[in-house]
Amino acid sequence: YSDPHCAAGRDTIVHLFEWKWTDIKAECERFLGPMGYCGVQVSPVNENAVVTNPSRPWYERYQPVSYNLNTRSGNEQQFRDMVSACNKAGVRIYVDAVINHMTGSYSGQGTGGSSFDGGACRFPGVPFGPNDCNGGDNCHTSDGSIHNYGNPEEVRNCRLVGLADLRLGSDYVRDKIAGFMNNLIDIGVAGFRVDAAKHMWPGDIVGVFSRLHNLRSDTFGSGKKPFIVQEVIDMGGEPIKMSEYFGTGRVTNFIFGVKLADVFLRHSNQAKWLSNFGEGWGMPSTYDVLNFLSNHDNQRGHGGGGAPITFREPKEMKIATAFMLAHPYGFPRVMSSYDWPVNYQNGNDQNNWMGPPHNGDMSTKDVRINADNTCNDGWICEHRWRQVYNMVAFRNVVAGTPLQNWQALGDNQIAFSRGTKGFIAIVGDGSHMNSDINTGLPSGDYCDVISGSYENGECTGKTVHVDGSGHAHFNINGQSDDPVVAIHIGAKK
Ligand code: LM2
Ligand code: CA
Repeated sequence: YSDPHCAAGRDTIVHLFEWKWTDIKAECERFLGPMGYCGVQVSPVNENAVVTNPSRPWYERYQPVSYNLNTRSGNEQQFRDMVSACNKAGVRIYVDAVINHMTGSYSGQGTGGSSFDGGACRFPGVPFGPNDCNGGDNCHTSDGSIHNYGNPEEVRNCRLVGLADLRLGSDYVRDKIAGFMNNLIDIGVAGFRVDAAKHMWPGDIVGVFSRLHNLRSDTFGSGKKPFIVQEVIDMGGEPIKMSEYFGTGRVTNFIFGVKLADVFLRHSNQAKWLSNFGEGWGMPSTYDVLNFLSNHDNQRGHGGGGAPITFREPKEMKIATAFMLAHPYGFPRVMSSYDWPVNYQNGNDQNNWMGPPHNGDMSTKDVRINADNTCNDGWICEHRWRQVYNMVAFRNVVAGTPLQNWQALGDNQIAFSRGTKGFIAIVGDGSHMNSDINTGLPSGDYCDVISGSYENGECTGKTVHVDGSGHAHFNINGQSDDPVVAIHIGAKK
């Protein structure tokens, strides 16, 4: 389950949070395919509760009503078109699968017109009924919800923020969930992000996955299992551990982004200590993790996954992204966000519920692309920032090479190579790097892919000359917007 099934030479995925299927299809063809992205994590695809108070929050998509493919991102036909177009462009689709629970404890209508009563566990669109949710027999809290994360039984059998908790021990429930996932597999997705995995027993996840089909052999070859990333927020302080889930795929490594925020944002740690980042910092093995700087929850203070670096700190976000993508540890995901008007009161953002850019009828807005490659209408499109997509290409070029030539020139001045194929130098504080450094690369003139790109045999940004001994001079002002230089053999004059 840990192989993302990227097309050859690709190694980074992007979360196009709340994008519509028609826009993702276009993005695969016009940008993600050509720029070398491996795939897209898409927002939940199945029918969810229409939440009107507050008005159409992003989080309504984490309240399933049925397994019909009908959401604000689009309908089933649009989803199918997107999957086949993206696969054709060499870009994989991974679905955010919400299978631990259904809606909150109220009744209403879903985005596909199905009715529901979450309090009574009635979801006729599936159908699920009262026997299909956990209850008094195995959840023992007074109100049926989770309060104590120190008690694994409670975390897995009770209601997460009041959401109707599916009885995953039951064959009927497992069949329904597997049927939903198999429909997506047969359409051509490459895998899943499994929402709220911490709230499901590892044995129940095995029970569901044992029912899954192999991926489509016409796209992926025969005998391939879906890629799985299980969302387990494990910052170290709770009895439920990431390691319980390694048997059924990768886990979300929240520690990764929070530790890099300590270094590059809060400066409570120093970049020189990153020399053994990854397993050396007590994180799981490189094959067990999905790494990211922020996700849709912790970028807005939801989910308890720590305080990360986001697009609101663009300089630090570009530095940390360059480090993540240059570093060999794990499998990386880039976040692609939309803006909303933050409004902090007593340290809490009153607007952290706000959904994606929308039209007057609350339908999600199209993503329109400007001439300079950026996006309109509040779509941030971090994955389209040059410093980000050029490092996606860097990672593809250096794939398979080890981290070598680690050098710390100061507490927060670091540099390393990836074998003899790529090299990066980073100033993580306000200091000034002015040094000759061994890059480990063959001699020649390389384009810095942070300040510019390699286009028609020329560098649009800085050129770095590597001499016969592999050394080059680096003059990087930590106070500048982009205090990083990155070069690789795919962008050599
Ligand atoms: C996740 N991972 O485990 C998602 O990444 C996260 O975004 C989801 O929570 C969560 N699990 C459940 O799928 C979000 C959001 C919550 C929101 C839920 C359900 O962070 O705030 O809860 O989705 O939409 C909301 C209200 C909450 C209410 C609940 C049920 O904020 O106050 O609880 O709906 O009505 C009474
Ligand atoms: Ca559960």
